[in-house]
Amino acid sequence: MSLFHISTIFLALATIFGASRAQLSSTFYDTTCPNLTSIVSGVLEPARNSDVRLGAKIIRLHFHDCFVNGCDASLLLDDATGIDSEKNAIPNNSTDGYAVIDNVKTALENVCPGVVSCADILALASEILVVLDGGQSWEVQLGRRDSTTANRAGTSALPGPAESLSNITQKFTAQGLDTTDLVALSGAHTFGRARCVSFNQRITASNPDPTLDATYLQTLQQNCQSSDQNLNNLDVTTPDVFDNNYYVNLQNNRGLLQTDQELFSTSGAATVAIVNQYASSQSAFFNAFGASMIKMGNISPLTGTSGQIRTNCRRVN
Ligand code: HEM
Ligand SMILES: *[C@@H]1O[C@H](CO)[C@@H](O)[C@H](O)[C@H]1NC(C)=O
Ligand SMILES: *[C@@H]1O[C@H](CO)[C@@H](O)[C@H](O)[C@H]1NC(C)=O
Ligand SMILES: *[C@@H]1O[C@H](CO)[C@@H](O)[C@H](O)[C@H]1NC(C)=O
Ligand SMILES: CC(=O)N[C@H]1CO[C@H](CO)[C@@H](O)[C@@H]1O
Repeated sequence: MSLFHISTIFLALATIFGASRAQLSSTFYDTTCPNLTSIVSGVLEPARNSDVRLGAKIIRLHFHDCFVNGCDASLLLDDATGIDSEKNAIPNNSTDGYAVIDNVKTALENVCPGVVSCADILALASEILVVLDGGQSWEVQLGRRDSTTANRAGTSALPGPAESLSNITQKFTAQGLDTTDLVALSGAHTFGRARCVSFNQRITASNPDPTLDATYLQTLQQNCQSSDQNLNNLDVTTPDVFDNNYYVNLQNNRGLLQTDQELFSTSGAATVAIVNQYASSQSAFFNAFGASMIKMGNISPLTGTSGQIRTNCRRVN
C-alpha cells in the first residue's frame, strides 16, 4: 500500500471518528423543527436590512462563544446568581447582536418550543448572514446544546489584536484549529468595524507600524483623532461585502488590525502563501472558509443529554 493510500485511509478514519465524537449533523432538526432555516431567515433578513453590520456582529458572537468552553452559547448568558457573564470581559466589550438572537429564539419557541439550542442559532445565523452579504453557503452542522454555566476567566483564550502571530497561532492550535483555519477564519474581517482602541498602538505619530501603508496610516490617524471609540472598516475596500478583498488589502499593507497584517507581513511565516492564495482566488477562500467554520463550530459542543435547550438565550432554564 502506498503512503498516499495509508494517509487517505487515516484521513477518512479521522473524519469519521471526529464527526461521530462531535455528534453534530446538518439534518438534526429535520423532523423536530423542519422549517428551522426559513424561520431564522425570516427574522434575519429584515434585521440585516436595517443594520448592514449585522452579519459581522453575529459571526463574531459565534467565534467568541466557541473559543470559550466550546460552542455552547455560554457567551449569551447575562449576569445572574452563579453566572459571571462572559459579556463583561474586556474582549467582549464591543460585541453586539444579542437582541437579534433573542428575536430568532422567540420566533423558534413559537413554532418548535424547547427544541433549537441558542448555540445552534449562532452557528446557523452566521451562515445565513454570510450568504446574504455575498459569501458562499456551507453545510451547517447542528445538534449542540446550551451550557448552564459561563466562564468569564476563560475569555483569556480569545486572541487580542496586538498579539504576535505565534501567540495567535497557539491560541488557535489550542482549539484544534491549524494555520489554514487561522488565515481562512481571519477572512471574517472582510466585513464589520473595529474601534480605534483596537489598533491605536500601530498609528502613533512617533512610532507607526512600518507595515502600514503611508496613506492608509494618515486616514486612520485622522479618523482616530477625536476618540479612540471611533469606528473603522475592517475591510477598507468593500466594507460590507463578504469577499476576498481582505487578503488583497493585506498584500497592499492595508490590514486594519496588527494581527491581520501579521498574516502577510511576518517574514517566512506559513500564513503568507495562504494569504496570497485567497487573494488570487475568491473560490479558494470561500471553500476554505466554509470548511473552517464547520471546524470552529465543532469545538467541544454539548450533545446528547449534556446541558439543556434554553428557553431564553440569556438565562439558564
Ligand atoms: C485571528 C484572531 C482575531 C483577532 C485578534 C480578532 C480581533 C478583533 C477585534 C479587536 C475586533 C474589533 C473589536 C472592536 O474594536 O470593537 C474584531 C472584530 C470582528 N471580528 Fe475578529 N478577531 C480575530 C478573529 C476573528 C474570527 C475567527 C472571526 C469570525 C470567524 C472574527 C470576526 C470578527 C468580525 C466579523 C468583526 C467585526 C464585528 C462588528 O462589526 O461588530 N474575528 N476582531
Ligand atoms: C413551514 O412553512 C411553510 C410556509 O413557510 C408552511 O406552509 C408549513 O406549514 C410550515 N411547516 C411546518 C411543519 O410548520
Ligand atoms: C467599552 O466600550 C465602551 C463603548 O464602546 C467604552 O466607552 C468603554 O470605555 C469600554 N470599556 C472598557 C472597559 O473597555
Ligand atoms: C504572547 O504570550 C505570552 C504568554 O502568554 C505573553 O507573555 C506575551 O506578552 C505575548 N506576546 C504578545 C506580543 O502578544
Ligand atoms: C456587550 C456587553 O455586555 N459589553 C460589556 C463588556 O464589558 C464592559 C466592562 O468590562 C461593560 O461595560 C460592557 O457593557
